[in-house]
Amino acid sequence: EGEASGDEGASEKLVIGFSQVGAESEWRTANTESMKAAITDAGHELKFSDGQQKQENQIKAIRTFITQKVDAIVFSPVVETGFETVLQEAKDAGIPVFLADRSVDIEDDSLWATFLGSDFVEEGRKAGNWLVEEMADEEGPVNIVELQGTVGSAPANDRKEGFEEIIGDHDKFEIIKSQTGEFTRAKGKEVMEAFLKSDGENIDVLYAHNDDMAIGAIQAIEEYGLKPGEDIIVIGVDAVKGAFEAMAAGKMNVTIECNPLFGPQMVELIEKHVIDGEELEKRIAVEESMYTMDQAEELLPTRKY
Ligand code: GYE
Repeated sequence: EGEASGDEGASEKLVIGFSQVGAESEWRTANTESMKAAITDAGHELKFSDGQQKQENQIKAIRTFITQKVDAIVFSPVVETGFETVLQEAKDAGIPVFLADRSVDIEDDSLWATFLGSDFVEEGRKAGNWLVEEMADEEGPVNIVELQGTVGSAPANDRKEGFEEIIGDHDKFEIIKSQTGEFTRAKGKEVMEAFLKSDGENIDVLYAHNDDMAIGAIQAIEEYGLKPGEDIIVIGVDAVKGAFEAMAAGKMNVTIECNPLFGPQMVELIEKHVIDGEELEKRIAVEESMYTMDQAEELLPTRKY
């Protein structure tokens, strides 16, 4: 009996393949670290693949994981469409897929065991509601420029949708420019420079789909000779440390939290499903909040990502 339970212990070591989006932002780095630590701390083996924000890299990685007969695949899809075939291949091979952070736009939800991630539409609504309140006494027009995330990604699509849903109820708001900054600082800066060149003093608000793009844009605003946080209201998403630093310096106004530290929660779900054979809910949400400039200095030392 003692031996049998020893065997049981040994069989609980899983091989887990993780197809990550890339390394485009502070959020992503924190998420990768959280997942890697949680998997290896639990005694499982990790096979990691960085997709470099390219769909074809991710499809290749998943096919490799299938060939290697891993016990589970964790998958953060860079875009929402085009993964149906490869997910079907994983299902046919009997390997459960755990969608992490981003979901897919596929009808057949038997292609994944669960999706653990944030509600990006709700994050967009929070950004919109904050702005409506902040501008309550303004007559308008309020001119907004938008830095979108990676084209076709769930957080770009959903953060746009949620924000537009809220500001759409008020005539004074207008999105005068909207373009992708690919969720990176460098691209966020570059696109903001172009916005400033064409619309300069007319821009009242920047809504960036993540903090990294907002931080890049803040640099562009300063170089243009305007004060970010004052002349142009700056809204970001993620609540990474860099955003708290920018807020503490008075250069950024608000960030909507998107928590990347769900590694331990994900490992628990994988073990429940793969080892204990439990069915999981198809959608599990990560809890999050929102933080403003006046809270930044106090909260900065407590931030874990
Ligand atoms: O907001 C952004 C990252 O999918 C929630 O991807 C994630 C987003 C995050 O590049 O910074």
